[in-house]
Amino acid sequence: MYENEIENIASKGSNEEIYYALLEFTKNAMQERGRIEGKKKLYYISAEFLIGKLLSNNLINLGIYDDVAAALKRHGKSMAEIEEAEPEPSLGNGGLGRLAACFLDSIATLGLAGDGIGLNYHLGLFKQEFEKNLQKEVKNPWIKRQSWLRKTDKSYTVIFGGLRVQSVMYEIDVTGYDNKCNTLKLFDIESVDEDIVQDGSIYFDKNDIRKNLTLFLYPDDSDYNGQLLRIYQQYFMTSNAAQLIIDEAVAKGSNLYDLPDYAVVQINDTHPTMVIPELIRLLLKRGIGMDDAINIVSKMCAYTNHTILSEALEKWPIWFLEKVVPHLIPVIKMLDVKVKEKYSNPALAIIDKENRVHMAHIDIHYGFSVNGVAALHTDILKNSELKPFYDIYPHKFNNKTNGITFRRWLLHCNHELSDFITSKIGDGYKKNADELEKLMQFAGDKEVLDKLLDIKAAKKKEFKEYLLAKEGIEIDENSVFDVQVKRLHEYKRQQMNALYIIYKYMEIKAGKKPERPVTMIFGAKAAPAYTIAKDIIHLILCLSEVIKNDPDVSPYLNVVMLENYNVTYAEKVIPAADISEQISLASKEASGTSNMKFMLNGAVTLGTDDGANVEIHEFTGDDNIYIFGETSSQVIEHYKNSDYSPEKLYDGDEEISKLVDFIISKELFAVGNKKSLIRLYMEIVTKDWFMALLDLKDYIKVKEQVLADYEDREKWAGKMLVNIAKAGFFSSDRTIAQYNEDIWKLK
Ligand code: 26Q
Repeated sequence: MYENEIENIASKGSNEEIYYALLEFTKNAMQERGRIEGKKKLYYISAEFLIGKLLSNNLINLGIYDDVAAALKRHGKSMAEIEEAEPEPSLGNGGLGRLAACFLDSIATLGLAGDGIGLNYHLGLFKQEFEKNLQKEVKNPWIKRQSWLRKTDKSYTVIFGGLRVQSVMYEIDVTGYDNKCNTLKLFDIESVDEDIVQDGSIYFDKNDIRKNLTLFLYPDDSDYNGQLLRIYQQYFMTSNAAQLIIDEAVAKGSNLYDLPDYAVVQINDTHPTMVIPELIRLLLKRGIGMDDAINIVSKMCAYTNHTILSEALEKWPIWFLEKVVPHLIPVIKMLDVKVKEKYSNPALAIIDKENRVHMAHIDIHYGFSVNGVAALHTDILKNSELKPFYDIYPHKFNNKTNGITFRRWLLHCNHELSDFITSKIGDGYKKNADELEKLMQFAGDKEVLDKLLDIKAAKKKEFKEYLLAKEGIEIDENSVFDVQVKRLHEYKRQQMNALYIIYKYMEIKAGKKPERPVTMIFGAKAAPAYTIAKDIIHLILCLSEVIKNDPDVSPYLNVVMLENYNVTYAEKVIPAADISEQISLASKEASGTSNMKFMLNGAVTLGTDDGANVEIHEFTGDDNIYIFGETSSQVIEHYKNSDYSPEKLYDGDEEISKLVDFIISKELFAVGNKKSLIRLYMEIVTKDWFMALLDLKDYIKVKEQVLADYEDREKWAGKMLVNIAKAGFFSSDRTIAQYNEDIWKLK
């Protein structure tokens, strides 16, 4: 249909020129597709949308990827080269933001009317650089003159305490796979000034809201800087959302009393919670009474919880809100009074005794649905973290196990594998992921298993070359690729993986050389103010250096920390992975989603029974996954009884103390920062809040088993096949179908 145009574009000169021509062409093609319409519409409000590069995915969804790739090939170019010219928007921290992006893809693919609503952060999340084995944060401007953003003429006034701003709405089209479009709406203001941030840093004047409102995405929960600015951002996002929702519903004929027939709002974690009091406030302004307004809004809003870490649950001192949004305070106080009139349990209050506003409590009392993101997570919410709420609102609680879009995480990032799957079972699985199960018929088929090994080898080689070109780092494509890529957090226990590296290093030093070299690959950003997380990055980088410079060890062990790990990097490294590290302390990882991406690409999980690993384990069976460590109920007991002592383990077990002591060895001091290494050592020995020492020995034992099993290549390929075949459940198309069935009820 677009043959001539595509041919014309492919014949242009530079990669940049081709990229920008393809960008405009694709934007037009998506516009021509038209919008998904429906009386009722979903508004998925999220502070983060980690969308990644869009060109390939949009072409895949439009069904013209192959045509474009072929035309480029005729002109001696590849899609990969052209994509290099596309900047990656960094509008998210990690899992929660990437989930929102996968969801938008699936919502459009299922033909449901649903838009994303968020903020147009000019500099997104910081870009990570390594200097002297330390993380350095620098700004990361991603918006070029031409981009996927389309400026609209929609604009709202947003009032803060002592300040009013005028918004601008941008849109990015989201095309479904073989379907029409929805949009991602990103709000902004014109006066934001990127120049208030110095080059090479991320520091700026936090007071000048007009200039900084949408400048940055705030790094996650452990960074306590700029909290006030975060509230400005949250209210800006939710006030725009609320005004838009009312506008669109009224335009479609709503009399406001029937608003829930026109709009349903999914609140992605507590960050968009202010949409509830803001909608109520706007309805009051239009003459609707308080009880009616509360009633209407409560029928529209649904909340997703993504964490059980209490420090990550937002509780804002009320004076923060009084300063930023004084006009919401009467509504919030009223909501609190109504709760207190009904329930005397202080655990249920919105405003606690210390005058902090519990955002999640607003969502649970005044929304109609509360969901967790994996079966175990939802159980923990019901039975412990949110138990008092579950006791009074059992009907509101439901589970929606996360999923990932197979368009990006298989078709796009692993053509070799998806083409091979298609050659074996047809392409029905692209629309109905459960069909992957048909692969099980090849469980004993040597030819198929060999081909899976060949594809993995090819993706490893491709990644090796990418890494060499990008970072000048050399890895051995015949080594085992063991990969842990995710935000850095103590509960995810990258430090336990680092202790394994120390173990392996010592073994090799003692003459126990592995049959096959191992490449340990990490990718992780740490929140700038999260000191221990940065110390862990430092440890990994130092280990990498010590090992690289030790000729006894370097032929057998290589440690690589990818710089500025992001969606693009994920798309390269996940298809190349042999082992998927999912080693969080049981009960702490709400779901995890990289675990699903690895599985789909034929990596075998080494993990704890945590988050969605539990469900992966159920699907693969014991033989095709490696589970270690204490269970979530055991861990919850330790916390309850306060009976975990890292000191005891350290003092009582020489094998453990030997490994931990290496953190403060002369070898590491020679390449690292003494203060940082000592701080981390002390943290592990005296606190170890996420119990890395508890599971360490079991982890080492099981990982050694994984490496041994890897050598039976045929058997390993069998495990790969089962993982791929059983991944269908983890398609976000399934997740979204369930959200719609149980919560949104869109036609
Ligand atoms: C909160 C307050 C102030 C500033 C920042 C924040 C903040 C920002 C980001 C709190 C949390 C986040 C991000 C959370 C997140 O990514 N959670 C992950 O969500 C995934 C999708 O459901 C799950 O798979 C992961 O298990 C969960 O950790």
